[in-house]
Amino acid sequence: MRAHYPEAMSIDVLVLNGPNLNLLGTREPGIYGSDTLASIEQQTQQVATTLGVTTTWEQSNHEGTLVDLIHDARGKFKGIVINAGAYTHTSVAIRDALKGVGIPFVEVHISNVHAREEFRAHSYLSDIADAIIVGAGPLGYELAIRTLAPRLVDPPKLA
Ligand code: DHK
Repeated sequence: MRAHYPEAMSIDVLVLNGPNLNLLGTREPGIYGSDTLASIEQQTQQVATTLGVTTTWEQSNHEGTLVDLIHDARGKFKGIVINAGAYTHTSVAIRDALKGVGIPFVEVHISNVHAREEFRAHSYLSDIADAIIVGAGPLGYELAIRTLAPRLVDPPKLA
């Protein structure tokens, strides 16, 4: 059921997941919880549908593949939700790709990166992201869609 936007305004959003997120469900459950990426995708898409958003989920453990997926998003997706995993803290290439395509994006982290090792506090993406959601668990993906959707339909005007 589409509660907010008519069918014709369906918004395509790419949800990009980086290294080790394929291990969700078994990976450090005390930090990342016990939901698998597939179940998070299913739960998120259910809510996205009510907002008139269609999500396409990709996961890669390889930096170059993530860069390629960001490039390929041009002309296909109006927005990106990205959890770049550890590349968040290291990748100028992913930052440059996101800047290069100019697609609005929300940065998501399942865990509260600011309450963990110091190296996780720095992100190469945060200052160019439209929004940042950390520490909300798997719900972060839904919150990212909820944040992006209205902005993609009616982008805020710059002063
Ligand atoms: C996921 C990872 O794989 C880590 O490398 C990040 C992020 C945090 C998360 O919380 O979703 O530091």
